[in-house]
Amino acid sequence: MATLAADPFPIELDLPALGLVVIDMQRDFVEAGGFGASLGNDVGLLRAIIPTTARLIAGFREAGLPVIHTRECHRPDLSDLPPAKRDRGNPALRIGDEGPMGRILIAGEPGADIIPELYPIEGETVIDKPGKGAFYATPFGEVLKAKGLRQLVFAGVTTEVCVQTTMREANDRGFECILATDATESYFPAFKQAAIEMIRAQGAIVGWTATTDQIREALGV
Ligand code: C5J
Repeated sequence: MATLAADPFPIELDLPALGLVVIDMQRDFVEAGGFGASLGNDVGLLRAIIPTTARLIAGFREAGLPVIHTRECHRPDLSDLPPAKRDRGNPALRIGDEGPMGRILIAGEPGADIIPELYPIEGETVIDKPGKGAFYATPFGEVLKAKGLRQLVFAGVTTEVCVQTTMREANDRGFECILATDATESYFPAFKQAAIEMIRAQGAIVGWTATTDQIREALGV
């Protein structure tokens, strides 16, 4: 056991049951010419967390604890993309359309892949998910069970969309969840701050928050 100096209060970490989930650090969200940029967002905000997220991932690897990556993407035939999702955003560049990095958010296309700076290493699980949450229509829940995980640290983008959705889903399924506040980002700083506050409010109603340094210290790295 190790104590993590988290907010709103410290949490005891059961290290053999702890894993890191890195949500959607994909070129389509973080690089110019991708889906996020096509919606008018400033990807520079998201790029700023790359070094911190890399330190967090390195800490888990060094501690010998699992790192799981997710990618929001769809099948090339779009059979897992409901109109309710496709018909949003920028009508000139929808999910599945051809963009500068291949078809937007389509599995196997360059834009849907994880950015090189945070690329998974051999043995790390990558979950492709058609929804905002990582449990919907994926083997994510079975993977966590098979790895014996009970506590999850979350990083990635965007804080209030796919990160928060997956945290809430995990919390409902009995996992203790910790958000790494400096390894997650939103295109909207106010949304990130609001998500952090709503997650840890009311006695950690969804989970805890901590910085990468605090997490690395608890890992002993
Ligand atoms: C969004 C995500 N924001 N990964 N996806 O559409 O948060």
